[in-house]
Amino acid sequence: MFKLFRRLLQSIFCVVFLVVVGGGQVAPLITNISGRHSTSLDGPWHAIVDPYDTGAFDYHGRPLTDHSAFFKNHKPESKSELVEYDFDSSATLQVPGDWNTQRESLLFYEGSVWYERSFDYARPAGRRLFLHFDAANYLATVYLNGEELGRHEGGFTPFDFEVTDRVRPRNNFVVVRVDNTRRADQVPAVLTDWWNYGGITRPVTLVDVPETFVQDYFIQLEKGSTRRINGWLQLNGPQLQQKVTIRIPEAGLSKTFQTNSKGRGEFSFDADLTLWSPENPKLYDVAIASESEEVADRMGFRSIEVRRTKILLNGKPIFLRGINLHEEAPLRPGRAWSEDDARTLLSWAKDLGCNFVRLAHYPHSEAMLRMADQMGIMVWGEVPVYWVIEWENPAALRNAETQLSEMMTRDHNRASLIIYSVANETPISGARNTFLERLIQDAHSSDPTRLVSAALQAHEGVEGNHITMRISDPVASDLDVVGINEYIGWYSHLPADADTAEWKSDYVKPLIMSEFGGDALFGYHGDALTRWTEEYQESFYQHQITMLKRIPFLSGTAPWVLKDFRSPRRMLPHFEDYFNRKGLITDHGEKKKAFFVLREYYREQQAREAH
Ligand code: GCB
Repeated sequence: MFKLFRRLLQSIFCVVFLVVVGGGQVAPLITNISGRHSTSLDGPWHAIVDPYDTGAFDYHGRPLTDHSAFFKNHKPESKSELVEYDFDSSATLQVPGDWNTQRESLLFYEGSVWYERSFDYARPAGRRLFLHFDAANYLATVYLNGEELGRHEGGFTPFDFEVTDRVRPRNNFVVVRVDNTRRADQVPAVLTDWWNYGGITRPVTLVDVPETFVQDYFIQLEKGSTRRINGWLQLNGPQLQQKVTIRIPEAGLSKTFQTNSKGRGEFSFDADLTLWSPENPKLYDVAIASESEEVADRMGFRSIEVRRTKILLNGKPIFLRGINLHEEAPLRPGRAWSEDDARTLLSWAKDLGCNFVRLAHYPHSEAMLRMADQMGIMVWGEVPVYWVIEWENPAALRNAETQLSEMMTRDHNRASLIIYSVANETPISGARNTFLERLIQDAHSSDPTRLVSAALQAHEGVEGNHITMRISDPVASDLDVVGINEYIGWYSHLPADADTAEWKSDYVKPLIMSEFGGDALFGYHGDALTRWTEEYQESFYQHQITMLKRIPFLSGTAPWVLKDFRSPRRMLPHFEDYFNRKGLITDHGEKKKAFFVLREYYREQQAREAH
């Protein structure tokens, strides 16, 4: 009896706690925001930098719920009332944008910043409204008109909240607390070799949809086919059983089907399409029309498969001439996010001779994927399961799975995206293997049309007078393509030692050398054995290429990295100054000598493929 009473009290406490503290949920993710009716909330937002989380907790660490909580955006009601914060007179930060490069004092800042902006919105009757964030790094807690909508964890994927019944015609205010504190139980955890840019780093929009709307859809060529489309669609709202039509006017296609009582419809039909490829990145206008809504998209169609050690695009073997990219703006400091940023970065990759980019080490913006679609560049998309994660923590696994699913939901109609990567350089252990296997399984089951990979490491040894590299990571047995990062000649040995390195794999699978590289300070010259010179980096690439040409199961390369990028781990004065200098191009756009070595190799590869 007493036990029962205690349990009852506990449940009451839980409910009260949830009501008081909030704990709202993000809504199911809406795909293709640019194809909807939407209003941008980008621009200057008021911002309060709050290193001690004063806006969230009182002096004894208890969550604030009264007027002193910053999300209340409270104004003193009398001349005597004490209110120790004020958004209106606080300086602004641009959204989208990281805070680190908007104010000198915030360059190294890690902690909370409160953002606020107001807006008016006349919602037409019968429409639903969602507040959509393309990304905020890392933990975002979102409030509207003084009430919590919910929170989202993960710095690089989109999320939204339904605000239909909460928005009023005038004087709404959104408050977002963004906290980029690094913590061991997060994904990524505490160690990364990139800048922890904080803030609302990508666009924010109000998305206006009908009561029943097309939440998501997946329209792809069936695995192994270049002539048959397969897919599904998901409605959200009260009228789940509807007639839905997929139209591709240029190809003379119009297919109608019915959704079931859960709002899901599946379809499959023949389609005679010009296939998407780097040589001809053909995109079609696709209309997805339910009885209540029409969503417009631009999509390419291609197949991607693996046969033994080869990667096949549209049924033909292809070598991935790639480069790694961080999401840093090309010619100004800070995070990249815009279409122009994407165009410049991908043009540099094209200039290098690439047909492929590895978007390291987290999902880049949707603008990047759409630009890759347009420019004909294949993409490796990755989740930030980087170095060390709490492998045994179920919450960390759930977090990684959610980030993977959010990336896939956003990008699963992009032709350019051919590979999902679930991890980078993670140390082998039973718990880590189980964690990664789960992610690999998730990726395969929710999208059987794409390839799944991970950037692993080979076992390095020495036999006689040469280096041996053996690919034996047990996780590779579940992957379609094996990615290997190696730094022979930079972190171990000297560049020339790569010439005779012997590669062996325990798996009959394609290999992508997903990283190799060395640092060079642009304009610093010397002989090829002097660290930090352009000549060292140039010679490093020459020897790597000698080695790569001898690996029979190699199907692609993505050296590290296109552009010098900021990293707090790189402190050496003069040469690094908080930059990783493995770029082939500087942060100002200058090309280093090694750029031309790689370009030559890629030109040869391309010529070989053309014959
Ligand atoms: C790696 C990591 C990458 C680093 C790079 C380096 O293996 O995957 O994130 O930035 O090496 O420069 O050491």
